[in-house]
Amino acid sequence: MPIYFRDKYLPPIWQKLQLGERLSLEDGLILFKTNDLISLGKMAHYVQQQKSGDAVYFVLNQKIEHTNVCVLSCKFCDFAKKKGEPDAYEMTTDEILSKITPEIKEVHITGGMPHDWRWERYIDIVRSIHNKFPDADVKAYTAVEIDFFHKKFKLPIEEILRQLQAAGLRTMPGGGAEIFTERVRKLLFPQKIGAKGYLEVHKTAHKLGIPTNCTMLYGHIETIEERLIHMVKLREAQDETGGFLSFIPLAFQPGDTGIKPKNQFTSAIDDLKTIAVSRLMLDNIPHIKAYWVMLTEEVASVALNFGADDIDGTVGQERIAHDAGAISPMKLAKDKIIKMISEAGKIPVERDAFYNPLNVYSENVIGKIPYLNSVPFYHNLEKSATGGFKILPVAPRRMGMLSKEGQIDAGLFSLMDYFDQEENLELLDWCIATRDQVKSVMLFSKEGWTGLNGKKIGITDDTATSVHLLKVILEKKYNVRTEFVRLHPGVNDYASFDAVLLIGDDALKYNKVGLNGFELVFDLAKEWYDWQKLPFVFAVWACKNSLSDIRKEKLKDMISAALNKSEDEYGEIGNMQGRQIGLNLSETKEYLEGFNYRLGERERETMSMFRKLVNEINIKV
Ligand code: V47
Repeated sequence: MPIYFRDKYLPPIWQKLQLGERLSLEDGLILFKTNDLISLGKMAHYVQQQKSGDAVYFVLNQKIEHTNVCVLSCKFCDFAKKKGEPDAYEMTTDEILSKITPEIKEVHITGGMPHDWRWERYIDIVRSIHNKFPDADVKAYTAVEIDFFHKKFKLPIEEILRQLQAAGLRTMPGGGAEIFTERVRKLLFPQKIGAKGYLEVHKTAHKLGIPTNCTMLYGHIETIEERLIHMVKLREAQDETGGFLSFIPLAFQPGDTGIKPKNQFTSAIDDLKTIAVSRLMLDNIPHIKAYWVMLTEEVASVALNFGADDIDGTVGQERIAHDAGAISPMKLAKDKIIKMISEAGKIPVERDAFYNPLNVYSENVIGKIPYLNSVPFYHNLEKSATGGFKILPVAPRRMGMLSKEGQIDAGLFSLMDYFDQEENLELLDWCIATRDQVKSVMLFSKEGWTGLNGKKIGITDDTATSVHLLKVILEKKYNVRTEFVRLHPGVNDYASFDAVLLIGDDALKYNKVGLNGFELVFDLAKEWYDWQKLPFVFAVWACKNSLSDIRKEKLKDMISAALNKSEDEYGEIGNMQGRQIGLNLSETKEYLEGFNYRLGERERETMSMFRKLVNEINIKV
């Protein structure tokens, strides 16, 4: 969709965004100050589409606020009570368990900080939920609560987190960040940790493989510049660890806090601007959440075209915002969320806490492998109106799972998933094949091939085909037997493995800068080529057999036209994603030129050879 700028200061920023350049704090100020709200929204929407296509995520979640008794007295909080006050409450573990139902996929726990709870009580909450509802991911305790435990129970932050992780904690919520400047902290929440403490807790969690969210409380006494300083600090932390899953701007609810008149909520314009600017500034955080509880459903649904790609979830009972006067309902039913997302023109995707898609509620969905090497297909598919098809970026292995349940109509399938589901799929004429090397399916190793015998290899959670290719190479080419361990989604501690298999943009990034502790780097496509003298086929285009002939023809025309158009502009189209991995324009171009995107004779030969070899090995991961 073209952008007709009415603010002359925006086009240079648009230029930067299209080149994949990072925005500065000064750019952020221009964006906040602009009256050209529609152009701002379109820019944010463009960037969001590169990251998550037409997907909008939600989770069937239950919020648990185990107590409102709190030793702190933050000025902006109407939720906290002192022990003994009439509205003060403390829930037992059984009361907490009674709030959770079996369909819930994420339990979000955060509450006040009473002075007399024992450490075991917090652990017990997590453990009991995890044991009774193993399918629900526990997202528990904000950085402020973790810091409180650390001081009260005199345990290091890392130890606190390890114990919670062992009890079943999977991710952490982003609450408690408020605004990172000392000026605001001193005025509104002087007893609470500031930026340093908040970021230390989150970075420690990331190091332990616990991904987290991050937030910003806006619309009280902070300045626009302070909002941007906050975002830049989060962006820098994310550069270091990569452990933030989503950013949630929390619109201040004035209630009886006295900070603002009771009914003076943030304006819809401010909310939409804040969502859009967050998407544009936080180029390294995958998701921006429009938290409907604080924004209202109406603003949240518009925000889905202003850069947000997540709407949180059903939530259940919520008190922090409602005690401060929020006017949204306490709970949204799943059907209502699906309707809200569909009406915004998007694909409602039910997710788990790690953003793995569990269910897709839309017809005509094209799955997109979200790696740089698939950009030549999707860039121009995304730009053209896609004939009623919508695009869902999803890691190869997850796409196979969704397709197996009939939830994907077409897409670039990992080769193993195509083999697996061949009878339901029609093979199309395109693929992702290498010429000799690939640069993005890499084994980072502490040992040479034969030295890996009997060793433990960490395998990225995303792969379906590369893991088989690795096994074939190890067993058939080198006669080496190893143990494969699936890495979990999100951040991982690679150091505990003898070798690690990474694919896609992560592999490409570490191939360039190296992966600490792993001296040797093997390109699996090169290993295959040197051995078989054949290219390797990582993925093939296919569609459901059951798709109507008209839809199939439309799809083929679209793919063919998109690829033809992309071929003249490899550097330009890959630039935005390439930059984020640390590649310059010519490196991106060279990388993309290394692929063959058409399924020819030699590619088909490789497919048969690989199928034969895979059938001869026994693989379990
Ligand atoms: O930490 C407190 C904020 C947060 C008010 O991680 C207020 O997925 C507005 O962090 N007006 C808790 N906000 C909520 C939170 C959250 C919500 C949804 C999803 C996630 C996630 C996290 O609410 C607190 C504080 O920053 N808060 N009082 C108020 N009057």
